[in-house]
Amino acid sequence: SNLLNALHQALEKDELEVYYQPKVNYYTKEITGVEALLRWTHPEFGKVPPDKFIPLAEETGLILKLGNWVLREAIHQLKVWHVEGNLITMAVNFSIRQIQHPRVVQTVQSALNDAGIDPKYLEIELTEHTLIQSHDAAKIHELKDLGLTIALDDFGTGYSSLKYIKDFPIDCIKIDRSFVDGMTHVPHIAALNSTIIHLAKQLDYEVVAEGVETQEQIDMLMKEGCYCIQGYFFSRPVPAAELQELFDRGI
Ligand code: G
Ligand code: G
Ligand code: MN
Ligand code: NA
Repeated sequence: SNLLNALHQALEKDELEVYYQPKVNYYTKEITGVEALLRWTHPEFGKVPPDKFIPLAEETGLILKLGNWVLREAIHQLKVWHVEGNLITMAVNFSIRQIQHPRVVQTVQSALNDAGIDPKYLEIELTEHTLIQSHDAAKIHELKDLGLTIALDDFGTGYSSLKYIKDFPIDCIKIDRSFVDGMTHVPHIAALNSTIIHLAKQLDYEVVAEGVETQEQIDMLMKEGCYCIQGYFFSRPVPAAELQELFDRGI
């Protein structure tokens, strides 16, 4: 397709950019980390949503090249922020193709080494769907053994099977924004949300609420003991330079 041809050239043509969305600890009011999110602006098609081109990149295997570029770009930016004194974490989304690649562990290790970043500042985000396709947990354990952390992304939208929580070395659960969205007006969603938070706490996992847009949502999450907040309420995903202002000003 036209879109696929264009995507093949996007990297060379400098059309890709990594945006960053802050993750805030609302208890301490600090930005504790950011999530790297890939953006593509094509000269003709304009901004192509990731929901459109990421699946295309996954189907064709192009995600290996793009994912590696995002990883290196994000870790490089992280180094810049660390040197400036912002000791934040960097979360990067990995798709199943990347996890299944025989050299994924070396790829991540060398990206960290080249930038001189302590692995504990890197978080790999995997969806439940990715874990289901991972078959065995060995690869995820190897990655985790590098010293990085693993987040279970979009939690609640897949099978939410306790089997994955049992078998995979998870450090953090990211509550999908559909729960955050419904929590303040749909009682049974509020109950599910509360259950996810308590599950995470019982397991001693970090828990992050995604897609937070209102103070009312924050208040409810805080009451449940979920202090880590990500969403438009603080910032949309933005270019690195725009985050500097938020770092300086605080939240
Ligand atoms: O940024 P936005 O919320 O529009 O992203 C839409 C989807 O694209 C999300 O599911 C997000 O995880 C995915 N996505 C964004 N950037 C990357 C990336 O670098 N790698 C992978 N695998 N997925 C990404
Ligand atoms: O699937 P994943 O969680 O990796 O992707 C995050 C997606 O959620 C990105 O596309 C990002 O732009 C989007 N996002 C982040 N915060 C908000 C929010 O507060 N509201 C909405 N509607 N989307 C958000
Ligand atoms: Mn994510
Ligand atoms: Na998510």
